[in-house]
Amino acid sequence: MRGLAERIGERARALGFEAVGIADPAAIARAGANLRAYVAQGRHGEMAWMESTLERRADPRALWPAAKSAVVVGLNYGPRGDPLAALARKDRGAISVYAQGADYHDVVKAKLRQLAAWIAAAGGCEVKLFVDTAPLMEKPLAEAAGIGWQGKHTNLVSRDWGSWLFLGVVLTTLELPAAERGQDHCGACRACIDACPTGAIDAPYRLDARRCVSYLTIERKGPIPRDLRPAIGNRIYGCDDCLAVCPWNKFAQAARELAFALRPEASAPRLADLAALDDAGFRAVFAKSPIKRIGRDRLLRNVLVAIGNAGDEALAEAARARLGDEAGVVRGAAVWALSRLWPRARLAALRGADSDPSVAAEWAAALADPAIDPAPPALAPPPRPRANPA
Ligand code: B12
Ligand code: SF4
Ligand code: SF4
Repeated sequence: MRGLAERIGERARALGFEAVGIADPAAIARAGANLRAYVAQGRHGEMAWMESTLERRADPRALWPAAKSAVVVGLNYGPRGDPLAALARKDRGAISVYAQGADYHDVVKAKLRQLAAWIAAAGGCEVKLFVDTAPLMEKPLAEAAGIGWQGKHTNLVSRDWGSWLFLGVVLTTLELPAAERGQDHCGACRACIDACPTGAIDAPYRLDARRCVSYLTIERKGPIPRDLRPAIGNRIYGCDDCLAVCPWNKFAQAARELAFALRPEASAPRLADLAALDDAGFRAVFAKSPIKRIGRDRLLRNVLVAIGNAGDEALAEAARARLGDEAGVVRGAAVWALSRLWPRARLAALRGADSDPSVAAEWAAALADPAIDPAPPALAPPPRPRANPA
């Protein structure tokens, strides 16, 4: 079968995948145990699917007992410029590199379908394909397939492509020779851990998704926890900080795939323009972007958090205009944004009754209602009268 494994590699590269490797589906037992610990500790937050698919995800053979090999591919989406440049432009929204082009699910899946069909025909076997949406553990499989290693930020790092590979997997009933597992080259480095704005990487190789800006801005549906909002800065969709600082990016190259070219709507858009979007406007602007997945209300929530963090009173009007928004999650974020830009008395003058308890709580906290946001501890006691210096 060695000949066929090599031809699969050639075929994958011809389809545009920069990295390809083969793993034994039985090779990720430790990852399964880790996944159980991660879910048991509630680190997945509101991603309930991680609980319901736990046993199927823990071992690819539970998902498909006939699977004998996993063909794992990586597609480079390396950025052209500095991926963190937009963080300094406070009146703009920073969108993570993975969402700056076309939706990678569509791009990877289209290529993977062709690869899977080719393998099925060439090997006379059955195949199933997976890109993110289906419940395989893609990073541990990519490590087992020799594509790279899971770095301390938990993502797969490649010596050839750095941090910027999307992953996809084809399971097959063919028995193919597995590659050598990728070796860990993190060494003493901890740049990603130190760069994380919210402390989500709470130990090397451990992530608490509930603190990760990517989770908070994309997956979380309700209000973002108040204590994490300031650290989010102007990141309005995902986060690249831990990926961008990795020293292995010195080998990274800009994406070849044309579909990943920077789209105008994802190029540091103005926060004030985004805050004014209604539903139809949102759908028109983000029709071809992965951002459409979170919907208008969640994006505006993120935009208003960024406005609150901008420290620029010129943006306050954009937030004020959203105080009467139809979506509670947007009204609540608007209250928070204004509480950061205006003096309390000015905001208090706009307070109205809100039947949504989460918005009422935002008002109370913003105006420091002691029932919601306990007053800061009393001032330090007055200094004791000094003993007579004489
Ligand atoms: C859920 C998910 C998320 C969640 C949780 C991420 C996470 N690290 O768990 C959130 C929304 C936060 C997220 C964010 C991002 N994601 Co994501 N995500 C996924 C998804 C769907 C499943 C990942 C998963 O199973 N996590 C569960 C944990 C337990 O597994 P793990 O991450 O492999 O962690 C291993 C170890 O580090 C260790 N471990 C980690 N934490 C803990 C905690 C404890 C207590 C223990 C014991 C062990 C342990 O155990 C695991 C197995 O050995 C995959 C696609 C897929 N189907 O695999 C994409 C995927 C991982 N995401 C991807 C991307 C690009 C991102 C972002 C960069 C997007 C962005 N720019 O905003 C960020 C990166 C954040 C980060 N540092 O991880 C790519 C990564 C590509 C690559 N080169 O690695 C994937 C593979 C999608 C794809 N098809 O390309 N993602
Ligand atoms: S994506 Fe951002 S918030 Fe999440 S772990 Fe990486 S640096 Fe931290
Ligand atoms: S930044 Fe350093 S510790 Fe983090 S993944 Fe890269 S090499 Fe490993």
